[in-house]
Amino acid sequence: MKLLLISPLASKSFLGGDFYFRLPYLGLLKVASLTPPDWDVSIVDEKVESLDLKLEADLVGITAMTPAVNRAYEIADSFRSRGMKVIMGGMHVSKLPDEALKHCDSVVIGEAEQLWDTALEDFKKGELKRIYRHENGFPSLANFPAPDWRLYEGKRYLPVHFIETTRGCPHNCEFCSVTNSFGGKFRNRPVDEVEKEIQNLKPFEGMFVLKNGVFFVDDNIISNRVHAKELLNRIIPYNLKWTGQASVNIAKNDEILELCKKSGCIGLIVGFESLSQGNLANMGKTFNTPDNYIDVIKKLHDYGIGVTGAFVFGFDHDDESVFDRTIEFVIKAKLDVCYFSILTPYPGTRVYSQMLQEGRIIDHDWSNYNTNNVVFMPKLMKPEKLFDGFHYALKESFSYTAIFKRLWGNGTYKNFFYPMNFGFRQTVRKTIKNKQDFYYGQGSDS
Ligand code: B12
Repeated sequence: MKLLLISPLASKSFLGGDFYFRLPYLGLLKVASLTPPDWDVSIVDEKVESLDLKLEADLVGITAMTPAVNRAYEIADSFRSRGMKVIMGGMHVSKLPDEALKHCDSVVIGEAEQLWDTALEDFKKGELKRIYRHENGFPSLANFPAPDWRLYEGKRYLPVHFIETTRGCPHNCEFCSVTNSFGGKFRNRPVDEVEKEIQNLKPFEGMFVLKNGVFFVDDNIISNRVHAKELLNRIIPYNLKWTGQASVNIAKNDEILELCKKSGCIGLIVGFESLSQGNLANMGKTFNTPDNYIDVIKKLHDYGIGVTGAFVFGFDHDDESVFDRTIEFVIKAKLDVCYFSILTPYPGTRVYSQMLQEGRIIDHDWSNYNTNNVVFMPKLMKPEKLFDGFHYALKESFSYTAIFKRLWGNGTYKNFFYPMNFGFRQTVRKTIKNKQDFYYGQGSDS
């Protein structure tokens, strides 16, 4: 039996098919790893290769984040028109299964673990159900089969392995999809299993390439301090160069920072989100205090850890001054990379319910839900000001002068952060060049 798994391209996305974001998609590797061996599995990721809609398969599985879901539906319609069964999964369709079922035969809601084998058995019996969901809470993360990275050989992704050690998050920030998708508790994978997965990774080849590059996809690598310490201690011998995500709270824990350094951490993405305490209070992220941000960044830099600071524009306390303040901040703080998004109300999030209730959604075209478009009516500025301000902030923060000011003398791993900034700069310039005049109210419902 032949299973074709597809990751569609979100063509309008800032982080779409651009070279610098040719990152492997872990979700489909996990689905592939849960597939019994009598299936012949292949994966097509439109980010790095084109999809032949005439391919033959017994079953097609499609994933999609919100900005890629229209394309996912197009693909699903096409395969179904040739009589093939299509199952969809992933964050977006898990929130809106009825929308997805207009385009596919079946939806797996939430995590594939403990559902996928049943769906495949039902398919073989010709008894595919419309919906598969977890009836008894979230699945345990123990005894996962390891992803088989050979499925991605030859796809010319950037050289980095993605590894997951936890799922879930208790913070439930208003704009984030993680709590409503993976639950409000951190679930940790057994450290033995993560270590084994790392042991079995094949180093990347080639000149100027990090051989042992790993990105931990966890939303917060230090979510459970005991688990984090055990994990970091265990991975020290593997000479990784790893990056991951953490909350500002990591700066309070020197022991963990020391372990991060020893285990090869070169950078962390930190969600600062906003410089406004009012915004942070609204979103429920009160452990972030803008007055301490510079100290947090300095502390990480002292351990040689680069900081990618993530900021979101368009919250209810943001007026047009937010852009200059943020540009000034990222330069002063010597952030290694800054990552800006326009607030985007993803289905399932608190901000989505709020915007719907307040009648503030102005664009219903999912392909614009990519964090570089304005799909809602901001409170303190016109949507076009938010749109232009976002592009202005990107342009100013990735000028050559700003890059050098940010990176000069901050103590982090330059062989990684200079190329990353120059790459990001190219993507930014391309995004700005291709940006259309802002329009709104023209998006259609899917
Ligand atoms: C790594 C990552 C990225 C990377 C790599 C993306 C990639 N190619 O993998 C980069 C940086 C490129 C990226 C980009 C973006 N990302 Co991102 N990303 C993540 C992150 C941190 C981890 C993803 C991951 O590997 N998860 C672990 C895997 C195992 O989970 P999974 O993919 O959900 O898969 C499981 C299930 O969903 C299900 N499943 C998934 N697909 C399918 C398909 C089938 C057939 C079946 C049966 C089951 C199934 O089974 C899997 C195993 O249980 C998540 C947060 C998170 N915790 O998930 C955000 C997240 C997925 N990203 C998000 C967003 C918004 C984006 C962007 C749109 C915007 C942005 N500014 O970041 C862009 C868009 C990219 C694009 N394609 O256009 C949102 C998605 C919200 C939504 N409604 O779609 C998330 C949840 C972040 C958040 N905090 O809200 N991202």
